[in-house]
Amino acid sequence: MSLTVWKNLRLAPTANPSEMIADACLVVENDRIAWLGAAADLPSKYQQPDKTHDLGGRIVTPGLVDCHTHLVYGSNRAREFAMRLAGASYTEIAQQGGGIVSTVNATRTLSEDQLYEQALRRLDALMAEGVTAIEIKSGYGLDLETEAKALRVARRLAQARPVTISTTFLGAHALPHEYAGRADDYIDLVCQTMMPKLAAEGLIDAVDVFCEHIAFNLEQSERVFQAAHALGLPVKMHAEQMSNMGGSVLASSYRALSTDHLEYLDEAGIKAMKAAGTVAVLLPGAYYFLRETQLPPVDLLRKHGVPIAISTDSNPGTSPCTSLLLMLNMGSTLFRLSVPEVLAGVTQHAAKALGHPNVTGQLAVNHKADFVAWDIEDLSELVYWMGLPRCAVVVRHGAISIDNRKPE
Ligand code: DI6
Ligand code: FE
Repeated sequence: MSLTVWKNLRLAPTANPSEMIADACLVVENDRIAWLGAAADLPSKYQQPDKTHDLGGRIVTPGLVDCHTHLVYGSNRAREFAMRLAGASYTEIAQQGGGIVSTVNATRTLSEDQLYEQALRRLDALMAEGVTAIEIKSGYGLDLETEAKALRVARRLAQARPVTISTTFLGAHALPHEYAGRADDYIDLVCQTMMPKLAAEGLIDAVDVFCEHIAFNLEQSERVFQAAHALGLPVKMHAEQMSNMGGSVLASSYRALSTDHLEYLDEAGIKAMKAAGTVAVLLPGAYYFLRETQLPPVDLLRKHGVPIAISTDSNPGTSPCTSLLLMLNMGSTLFRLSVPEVLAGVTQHAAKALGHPNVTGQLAVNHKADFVAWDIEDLSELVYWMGLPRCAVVVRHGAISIDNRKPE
């Protein structure tokens, strides 16, 4: 057993500015939090720890949680982006072999090591800003072999870096060209072959589906959910991104962890999500990059008390983003979320969206000791700056994973 006391911190256990504890201590026993509170109240049994760290009065928050990413994919779509800027339509680009198909081709072609190297760079960028837990979806393979390759890469990333990675199987992301006109047959493959095999290999923590006119309909989405539930896997959904398909109501009936995007979500969907305890994951990067103008129904989500999470949606087509802090800025500027709301969105609510609200995402006794000490004067700076590095120290499972402090 090892006991560490972190002292001289301004502690925001839930990342909420109104709950800040001045001159706080955090006691870590091995990888978990044993005690936290005002330094003056530190129990005597913790006064002779194995180790003490002084954080110099820095603000400390929970480690950040990025609950929706497509981090593992081949190549990028920068040339396509340039074509769009020059006036080409999405359809024209797709006809020239661009769009999601080009990412699927690149992902199928690259070796596992190459995919790993590309994803690792993006992971490192996210972690450098204080991300200690992240979700990674498959969905750019769309065949058994490549979906397995992508999920193995996600598991390898978790071995290589001090970060908690939750994997999500998104086989139902798009229809691969070899199944053109046969979407139901592809869903059979997803449900009857891919999902059980990948689950048996321990590669799946949750199952996602893209429910949209350009992807899969409600009936197909429900088949994916039924297959997931038969395997005991929790579900989530890319829902109401471009139109209201009623996906959130369906997902809630399967007690989805989250529904994500949600620009076209209506009150019926919100009520269903509230009843099911489903988190609303908002993705300002995709909203911005697609120049979407329909805002997610933030006021209605507030009115019904649905927890809101914020995430990067890091992906090559609609959100080539590796900064969760930038998403805080965009979540507040574009979606009019408050500072406490966006901060809850990348901590407690994001952890709930991953299905482990009692493990990480807030600093509480028995939770994992995942936290960040920041070089800021006020918590609102985490939302305000656009790109300034502010991360001083990151601790994950009780151990320092990043230390940017200047030597004294
Ligand atoms: N919604 C999106 O915005 C991305 N996937 C999804 O389900 C788009 C993915 C891509 O274009 O590569
Ligand atoms: Fe996504």
